[in-house]
Amino acid sequence: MVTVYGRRNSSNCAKVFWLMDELDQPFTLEPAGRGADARDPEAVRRLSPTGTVPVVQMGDQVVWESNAILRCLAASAPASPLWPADPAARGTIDSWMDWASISLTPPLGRLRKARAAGQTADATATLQAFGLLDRHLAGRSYLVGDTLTLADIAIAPAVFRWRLWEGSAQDPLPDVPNLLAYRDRLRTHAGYRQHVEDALN
Ligand SMILES: N[C@@H](CCC(=O)N[C@@H](CS)C(=O)NCC(=O)O)C(=O)O
Repeated sequence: MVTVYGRRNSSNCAKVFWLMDELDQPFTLEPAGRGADARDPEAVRRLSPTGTVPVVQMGDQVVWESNAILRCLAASAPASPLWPADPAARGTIDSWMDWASISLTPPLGRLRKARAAGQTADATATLQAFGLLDRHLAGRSYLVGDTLTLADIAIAPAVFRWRLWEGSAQDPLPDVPNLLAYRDRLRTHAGYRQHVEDALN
């Protein structure tokens, strides 16, 4: 049995919860992280050097970093188009997962924090990343290939948070029709609606 340490309102945990649903994999949730009613508040710090959630325990093995967790869980499950066996297809999916972790999520996170604190913040890096994403999505239904993959699950919380701009007076709303169509496509997946849209709202 897999144990997931995390909280429902965490964007990085949401990816794991959605994937577990897609894989139809049961798991035990140990509430952990900021504001969670943890049975053992030190457990995550003992298990992971970062002390962040999510953390997954599978037998004696512990995996941390949400994207590494996604890959490990998908590889442990029966073959699935979410994480195809072909190394090149996996490489392309990985490219988007790494890009999202390095170039999209950090500037977006800094921007959200600044906005929450009532500070103005430079949105350039975030808008550039969303612009890149919008251009890539032209004529595409999903990030890689024609069906949902780990790349879409990994990027979904950031795409959901695009609404940061909707109704915001701070920045002019950029024209990102492909990104908005993609977000609507993600909405057709029950896991996105439950674990991303509802849980992170
Ligand atoms: N790069 C890490 C980031 C993990 C992270 O920052 N997690 C946040 C929640 S989204 C966290 O642990 N925040 C502190 C807390 O909840 O105690 C990952 O992808 O797993």
